[in-house]
Amino acid sequence: MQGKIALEEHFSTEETIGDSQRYAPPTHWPELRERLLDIQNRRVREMDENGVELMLLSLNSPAVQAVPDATKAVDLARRANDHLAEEIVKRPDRFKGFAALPMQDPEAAAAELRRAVVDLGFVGALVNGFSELDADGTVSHYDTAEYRPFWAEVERLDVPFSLHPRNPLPPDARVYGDHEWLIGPAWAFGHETAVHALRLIGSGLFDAHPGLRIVLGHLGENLPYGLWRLDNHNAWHGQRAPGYQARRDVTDYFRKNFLITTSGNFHTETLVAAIMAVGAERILFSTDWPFENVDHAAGWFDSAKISDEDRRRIGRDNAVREFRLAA
Ligand code: GRE
Ligand code: ZN
Repeated sequence: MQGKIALEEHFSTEETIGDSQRYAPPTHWPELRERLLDIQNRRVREMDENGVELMLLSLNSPAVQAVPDATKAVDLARRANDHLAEEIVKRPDRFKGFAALPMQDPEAAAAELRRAVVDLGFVGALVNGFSELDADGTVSHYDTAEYRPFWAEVERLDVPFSLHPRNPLPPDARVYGDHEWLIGPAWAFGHETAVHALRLIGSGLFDAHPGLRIVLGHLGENLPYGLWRLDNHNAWHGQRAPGYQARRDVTDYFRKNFLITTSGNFHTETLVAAIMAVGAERILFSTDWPFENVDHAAGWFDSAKISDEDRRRIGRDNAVREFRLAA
């Protein structure tokens, strides 16, 4: 399919490149490093060769979220967003931007999002999970009361907010024991992100701000497969489980306030399950370049056994609608 739009597509600056080194063996790090730092060369060739017209770019992980000093986080986000804006103006027909945000300071995060959308023309935000607040391991998740004004601003600006994975901090990774292979994209990324998304839902955030749209990658971080069980147990004994503060079922919010992408999960049976769970109009094509290959994503998607109507929606039309792109 030509004209695909992809929206979990990462780049790095020299300042944040080190955060991705652990995800490649030394033999492959030079390649991953070059892929992340490049925007105008190989990336565009990969897009041309695989029918990707537009990439919505975002900073690597965890980057800003791993900077405990809020002032430094604010500065880093601004520099990264300015760098991205300068790259986008070179090829506005091929790239758009997601803002990196200093969520350590909710007010500053709202201001940076406003700047990114209004002044830089970005089309959304991408945040890498929880934010570190202190070198002692204090972190913040965005379901708590101090983030409500931030979410009000996201709703006002009417742009999607992508909740992207990061790894748990060491105290929270003890559950993995010696099984380091589970830390990272194989499992821990999805677990972290799914729990955070459920916290947003359970907090009642989407009752207060029904216009919010949260993007999850990797075909929904396993959540489409778990919706029935979540709601079944949340209605056990005829009552909501303790701590659930939202008015409606998890499934209702997941279908209305969430969008999911195909990033890094190129498997047709899983895609079909996701279509059954949330509908093809809530699913968007993405690759997860440069951690995945564009040709793997596109080769799979272009020939996946789904209808051509759904391919068109997932490959392009849903992104045009949700990000208000010129068709
Ligand atoms: C990502 O950000 O999507 C990512 C990483 C590291 C490894 C795999 C991956 O940051 O998908
Ligand atoms: Zn990613």
